[in-house]
Amino acid sequence: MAIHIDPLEKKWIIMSAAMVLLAWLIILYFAAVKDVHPPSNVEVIDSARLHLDSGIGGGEFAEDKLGVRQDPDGTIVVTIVAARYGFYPQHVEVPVDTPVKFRMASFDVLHGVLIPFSNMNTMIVPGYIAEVTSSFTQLGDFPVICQEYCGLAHAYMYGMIKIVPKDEFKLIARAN
Ligand SMILES: [Cu+2]
Repeated sequence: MAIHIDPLEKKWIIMSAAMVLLAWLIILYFAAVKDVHPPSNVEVIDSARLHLDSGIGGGEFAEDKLGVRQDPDGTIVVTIVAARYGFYPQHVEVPVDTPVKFRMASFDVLHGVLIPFSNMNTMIVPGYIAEVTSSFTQLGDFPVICQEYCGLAHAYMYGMIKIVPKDEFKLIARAN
């Protein structure tokens, strides 16, 4: 005895199953091809002491340490503080087709960061360091957007990232 399913009911069953499958395929595509993953770095920091040279983080987020640096192993690291209402430093410059490690911390409330055409899309939770490694394939200027509502001037919170050819990339000398 066959189970009777109304044709209209059947149509909706297929449509809802197709929507679930489509959403699943989109997630799989971005994870496998675009390298977009939920942030997994768990590292705590004292938001109230970001500006100081000591404490958890060892002054990594002190004002004079922010920006682009190169670690002894050659890794390019960008350190950014998100605070109402901006990213500090507001402009950074990194080379194209090179893995760049971003380390970000919030000074106050929950922020987010998104860079179009890249896998950069994460929350910056106060008390934690957000770490994402990105490699940019397109040259030019791209906005760094706060995608987590953080207050009245949230819409004005943005920075800029400039992707330059490898041979044009220069590190600004810094003492650290
Ligand atoms: Cu914000």
